[in-house]
Amino acid sequence: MSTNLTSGIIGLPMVGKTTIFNLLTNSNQETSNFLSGKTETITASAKVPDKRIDFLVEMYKPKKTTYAQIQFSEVPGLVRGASEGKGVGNQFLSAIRNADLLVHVVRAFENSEVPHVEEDINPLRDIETISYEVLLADMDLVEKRIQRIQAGKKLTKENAFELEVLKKCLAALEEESLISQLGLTEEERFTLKNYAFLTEKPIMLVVNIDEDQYRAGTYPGKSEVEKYAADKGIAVIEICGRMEMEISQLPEDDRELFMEDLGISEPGIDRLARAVYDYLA
Ligand SMILES: Nc1nc2c(ncn2[C@@H]2O[C@H](COP(=O)(O)OP(=O)(O)O)[C@@H](O)[C@H]2O)c(=O)[nH]1
Ligand SMILES: [Mg+2]
Repeated sequence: MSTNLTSGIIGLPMVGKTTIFNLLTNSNQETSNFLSGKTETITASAKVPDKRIDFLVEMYKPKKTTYAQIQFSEVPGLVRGASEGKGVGNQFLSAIRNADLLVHVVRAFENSEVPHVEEDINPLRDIETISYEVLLADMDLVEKRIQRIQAGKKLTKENAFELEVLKKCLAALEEESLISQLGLTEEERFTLKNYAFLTEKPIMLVVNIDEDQYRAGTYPGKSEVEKYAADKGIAVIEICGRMEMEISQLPEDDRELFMEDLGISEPGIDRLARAVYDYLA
């Protein structure tokens, strides 16, 4: 089991990335209801909740308790056209090149105080927008590397093999397929190892819903999102970001009561941390 698991949080601006980052990592980063143009990648560690450990701690009261940890980094909001420099551009993606997994936060919640960069709520459209920007970032890297190899004086055997694999990747990306879907052999994947392509990484979709959607058990476009995720083999988790933030600010005793009232047995954020961990461990 790797001890240094890292995860990158991506998504459009104002979808609740920082809200979820704060919940996961117990941080207090500023959230904003306007396009802040933030240009900073924030990173912090999350403790993976584990009832078995809680139980043992309760029983043995050890001096030191070690929960599994995952590091999360939030990338400043990507927008449509980020690869061409729109918004704050896509250079911040380089901070998560080495992440083990991507957490893609998408907005379903209604909030008239928080504008949506694309005007209306449409989770599938937003998922596709971000996925496309991520894909373009990989394509850019592949193209540059192909050019570099081709510009070299002598093509070594290793380079020739790499070139062949890169061309295969490029062809896939041009058809909007992910590198992870290419079915590369172990040897081929090994050749690409140092690039750490983003479309090779596992993805977890977090749909940030509001309280009404939580109560109704659905949100606009849910069936499309689930179909998309099923087709691509991506896990989806629904989280009520703002409600969870409010719950986390209550005194401990009230927290349990509040959750019971709403019929929540476990905070969504705990489910998310564990799902990420189970995926990676
Ligand atoms: N109603 C509602 N508002 C939310 C929710 N999550 C985040 N927000 C609000 O949306 C705005 C943007 O949130 P933030 O976490 O900063 O988004 P980021 O830009 O993706 O990091 C803030 O004003 C949040 O309070 C949610 O689940 N429900
Ligand atoms: Mg943010």
